[in-house]
Amino acid sequence: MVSWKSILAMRIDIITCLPELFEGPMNQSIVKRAQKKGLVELYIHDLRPFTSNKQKSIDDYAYGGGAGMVMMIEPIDRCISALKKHTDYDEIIFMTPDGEKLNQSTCNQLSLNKNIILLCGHYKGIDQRVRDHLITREISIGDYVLSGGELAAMIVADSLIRLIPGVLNDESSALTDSFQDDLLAPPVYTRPAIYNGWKVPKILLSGNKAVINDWRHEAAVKKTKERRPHLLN
Ligand code: 6GU
Repeated sequence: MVSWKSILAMRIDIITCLPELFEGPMNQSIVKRAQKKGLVELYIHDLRPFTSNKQKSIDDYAYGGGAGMVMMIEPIDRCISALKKHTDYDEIIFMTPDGEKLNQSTCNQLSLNKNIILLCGHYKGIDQRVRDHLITREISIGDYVLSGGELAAMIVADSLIRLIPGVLNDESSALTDSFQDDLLAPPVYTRPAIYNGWKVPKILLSGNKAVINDWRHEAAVKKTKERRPHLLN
């Protein structure tokens, strides 16, 4: 019998030369719970054991000169080939600031995949032949430069994992996220109703679901108009 978990579960393989960076963030809270529940299989692969040279180096000088080392194709190819032996990947994604910019719609689309690889770049760059021949997609998390692709890969992994059905306690809660309906999320409040003289909007205390939903929708539209007007077009 095929279990619903094996249908819903997603496998994410991350290739990095800094595996230790993932230990904290990927072992807490929602991501940890998703792994425990068997809804996501997350594997972090250290690139270094895939080198074949004596120095165990994964980078080398750039052809044509210039500052900065370039990540070599061989260890990356060997690592990806080893993974491909036992898994069919839907996407092999290179994390790079010049990739397509991540947004919620890309996250939703990627979350439908069964198996993906996230390759973290480092140093000044990566041999272009990796990008030309081994990679299926390139993703950036925004127009600024990070020291490496690791933080970006964690952001992608986190954003996908919370979309897997069953990961969040309340099934509707990923659907009410900011951006899911092209609106930012409305403000939320919890007890006490008055703190320091600062009051929770009265409508939220009314118990009238329809009126509360209208208020939330209006607040979401207002916030989106102010902060992300382009989402409303
Ligand atoms: Cl994916 N990598 C790096 N190194 N910097 C970035 C990025 C990725 N996205 C935005 N800046």
